[in-house]
Amino acid sequence: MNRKPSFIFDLDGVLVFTDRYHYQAWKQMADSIGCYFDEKINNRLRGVSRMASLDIILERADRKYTQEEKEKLAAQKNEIYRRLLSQMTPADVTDSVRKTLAALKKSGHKLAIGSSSKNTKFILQQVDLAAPFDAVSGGTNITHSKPDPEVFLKAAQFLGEDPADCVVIEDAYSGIDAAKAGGMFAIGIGDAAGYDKADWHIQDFSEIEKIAEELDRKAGF
Ligand code: B16
Ligand code: MG
Repeated sequence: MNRKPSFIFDLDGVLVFTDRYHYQAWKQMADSIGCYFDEKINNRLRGVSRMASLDIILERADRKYTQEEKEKLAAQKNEIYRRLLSQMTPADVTDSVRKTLAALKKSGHKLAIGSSSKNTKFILQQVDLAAPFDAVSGGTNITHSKPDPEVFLKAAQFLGEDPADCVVIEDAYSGIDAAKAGGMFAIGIGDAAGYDKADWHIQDFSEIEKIAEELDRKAGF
């Protein structure tokens, strides 16, 4: 690491917890076509793009769906999901997240978002969390979803930083794989706290501050 590390945060499952909304929206869509769907399948959708998620869900469908039909189903899910997202407020972000982001900024680190979600800006606006971020890389600026590194490489590019000076914080295995494929450091939290490919494994968001201090010390800052 040649510079002060920059931190790139995944959104769903790291900064906000929208999994339950994804689940409810996919469940309604799946029920409408009589397709089996449960929490276990929902867990496989973490970090995966909307269309790739739909393909996973339709593995349990009793027939094949055309591209046009799939687009309609994805749009139906997204409409339900956005209705649920519109109930979110700033209270949906924990104090620990807000305090940690503020501390990282104060100590001179650049911060970015790296999310597969096309609803990234809408979510940030709902929970009033856009301010600390120097760059936002979301589902609308990528063509390949995690585990492809594109979303994080774009975030590094938007920050004007070398990927080798970036640390990604992720809750999805596919996100840790994406960070490592992009030549970045990776912190696993939540589900990914149990993933051995991550460089650090944390239980609580506030632990990121200590990792930042350790990296600053090692790099001589
Ligand atoms: P959307 P992340 C991901 O966000 C979610 O984990 C994943 O479940 C979802 O399918 C994907 O975004 C696409 O979301 O339908 O809003 O475009 O974890 O990369 O922040
Ligand atoms: Mg996530």
